Amino acid sequence: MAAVTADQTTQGTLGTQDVADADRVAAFEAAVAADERIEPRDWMPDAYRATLVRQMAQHAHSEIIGMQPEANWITRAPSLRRKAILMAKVQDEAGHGLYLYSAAETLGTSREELLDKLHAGRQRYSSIFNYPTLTWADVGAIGWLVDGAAITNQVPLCRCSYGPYARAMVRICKEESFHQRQGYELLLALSRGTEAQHAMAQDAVNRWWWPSLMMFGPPDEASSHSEQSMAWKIKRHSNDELRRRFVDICVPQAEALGLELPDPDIRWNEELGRHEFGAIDWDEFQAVLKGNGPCNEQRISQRRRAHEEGAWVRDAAAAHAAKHAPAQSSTRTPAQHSAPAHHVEETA
Ligand code: BYC
Repeated sequence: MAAVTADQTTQGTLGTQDVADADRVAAFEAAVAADERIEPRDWMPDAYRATLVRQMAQHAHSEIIGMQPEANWITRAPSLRRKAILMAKVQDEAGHGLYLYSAAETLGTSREELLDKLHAGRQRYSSIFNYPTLTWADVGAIGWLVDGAAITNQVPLCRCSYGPYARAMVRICKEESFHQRQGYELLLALSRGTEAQHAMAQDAVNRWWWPSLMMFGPPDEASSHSEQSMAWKIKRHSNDELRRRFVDICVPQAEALGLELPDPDIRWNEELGRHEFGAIDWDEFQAVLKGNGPCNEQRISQRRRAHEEGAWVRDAAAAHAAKHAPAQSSTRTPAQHSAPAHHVEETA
């Protein structure tokens, strides 16, 4: 952000509007420095707003696209108990999408606009969801590793400087903890089961480990947004810092599971007080981001289809809301005006 200096204001080189802007910038920066929350009606720099919309939209899209790989196994869950757990989890992901789209609406973007951008390939969703779920053990590996990585990344977001995002993350993180535990428990059952079940669990971990590490984003030196996002306290830690934290958490858990992490270079470094690990294939990450992962096309075409097939539900909900809406007062925000039309989200 281009700061307006005190010198400029005292030397009279700025007009009244510029002085008002300088005051607003100063108030914003002071609030961020004091760890106060920025709320929707507060003034904020355009770039701060744009960064939040970008990250929150990407996050929301990841939640609803993330329903697809796991929903793939609902009909084939091996027991009623496993099916009930998986259905609840997939439904939770839809709910997370709703919290996040609603939080993004407080920044002046509608859910339709964000979904249109997703469907047109103009906004991203997490790289992780472009990998296939080949066996039942993948449901366990996603819970343990993907939700585990998500928690590691998202707990610090509960302290994000933007109030609505931070508050949405509190509830999401509670639900993600349940997701992570069900995945761990599922993998433990397989690992302690027959030889074939153990092998299936190991194979799933082998396939999901490296993509899970990529979820944290590019290495710090290649992360274009981290420095500014950390200065604004949207992000509290760098991508590499969180990735290292995740590896430290997973190593003893893998041991307890009786499964191996597919990285011969993992070792404890006494001096650094953390684990070292092998090189990540960043070419693969870039290929997935460019749309060339194993499932990119399938994921986005399924999402577009679900959106089209859900049009009648949105229309019906909007008609119902209009019929029962009280006379609208002029003090409501544009986001509140459009809210009833979006209360129903289609499935993935
Ligand atoms: N995948 O400057 P950087 C879940 C992009 S859902 C795709 O480091 P930033 C779950 C990045 O957007 C989990 N793209 O970016 C759901 C940027 O591109 P643009 C989702 C990625 O934003 C269902 C460029 O690379 N979690 O848990 O500072 C079932 C440079 O990156 C990825 C969130 O969204 C990636 N992995 O940091 C189960 C958490 N990484 O926009 C589980 C919120 C980076 O310049 N988001 N890119 O074209 C964040 O914390 C941050 O956005 C990130 C990236 C750490 C992901």
